[in-house]
Amino acid sequence: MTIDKAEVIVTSPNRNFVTLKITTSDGVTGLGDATLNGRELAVVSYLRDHVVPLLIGADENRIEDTWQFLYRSAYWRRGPVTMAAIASVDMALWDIKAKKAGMPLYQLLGGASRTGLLAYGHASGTDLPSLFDSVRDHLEQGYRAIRIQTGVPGLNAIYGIASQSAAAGGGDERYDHEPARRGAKPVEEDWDTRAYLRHLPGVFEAVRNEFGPELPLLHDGHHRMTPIQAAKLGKELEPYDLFWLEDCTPAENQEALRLVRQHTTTPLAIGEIFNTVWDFKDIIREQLIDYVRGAVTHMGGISPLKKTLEYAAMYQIKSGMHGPTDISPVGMAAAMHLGLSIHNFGIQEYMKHGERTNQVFQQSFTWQNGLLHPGDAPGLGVELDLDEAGKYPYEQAYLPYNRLADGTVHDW
Ligand code: EZ4
Ligand code: CO
Repeated sequence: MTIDKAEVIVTSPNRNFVTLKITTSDGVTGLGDATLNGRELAVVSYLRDHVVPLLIGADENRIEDTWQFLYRSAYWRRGPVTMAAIASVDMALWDIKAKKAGMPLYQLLGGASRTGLLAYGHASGTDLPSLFDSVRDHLEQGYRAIRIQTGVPGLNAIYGIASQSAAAGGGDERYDHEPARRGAKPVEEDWDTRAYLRHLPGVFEAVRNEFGPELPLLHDGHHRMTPIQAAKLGKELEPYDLFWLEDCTPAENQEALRLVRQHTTTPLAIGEIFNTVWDFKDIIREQLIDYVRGAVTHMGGISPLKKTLEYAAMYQIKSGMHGPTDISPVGMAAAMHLGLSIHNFGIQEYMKHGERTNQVFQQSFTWQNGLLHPGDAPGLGVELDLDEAGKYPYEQAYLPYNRLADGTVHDW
């Protein structure tokens, strides 16, 4: 059989998503997530103009060969746009193969290595009482691990959290738990790393005192520190036993992690903006990280992320796949099948999609007792309702960015 049709679907139920839908000559369909937050239409063009024409008539069974062909024949390798596009093809072909086998994808990937996936949610607050409320709310929702983000005295914004009400997209309507906001220009936020560093250890002390020693706590530094600042923070957070400190320094300079590592035993996670195994090669081999944050959607698909995680397993480094709401339900399903099957699963980020998103994407996953499971429907277990998707046209949206008090643009 061959690939008959490949359609790129853009929809914005609670936020923008780009989905590739492949149909084979015997009528089987597969879905892939190609969503690149804030740069969605670049991937749409890459797929429509340069990938779809190459897929028509190809053998849908040849997943690895198709991946290698798309990666190598372009000459221009890597990069977020290219790799999100290739990822969607890889996911859709795995979806088709598993549907044809009549199995949930995790069975084809080796079967379940555990009963479910420990997932963490995002608690945040401008001050301690509101942060505690947010933690309690997440515990009530069943989360057994929680990321802690906090306001900093003197700063207006809390970075990297659910968009703040009206700025999110108008009125009370949910624009998903996500820092990106609808509008023609990115929102500007303020930042002061020294104020943040003074404030954060006390927040973790308070959270530990309130919620006890057992609850796994995580924190995302969102690339905002210099290496020496990150080393200092990691050291100061040691008494509060973090599950991980994420993106403590900007992702481009991987050697920075060597310096951080020399000073602290706080576990480190990085890689949500990485796109290939090459981005992880040295920091895995040198054991500079503890968790691989790569997402199926941004690492070029299930095939390359599985290889990266198998390499990481040699060093007892585990998965911590990126799972914000800008990973679509298709990308989340791919992450769950992969996470369930590999041995070195660590934790899965899980932010929950909005109601309209869940109507557009019909999903088979379950969330019980703090654990995710992809379900047992054949394939990825996600179907796209085209009529529902058609109700929500693309709306321009950008991640916010930040400036220091003197007007300098800082790392986001
Ligand atoms: O800001 O996914 O750990 N999670 C994160 C995310 C990112 C967004 C960027 O698209 O850092 O919330
Ligand atoms: Co992050």
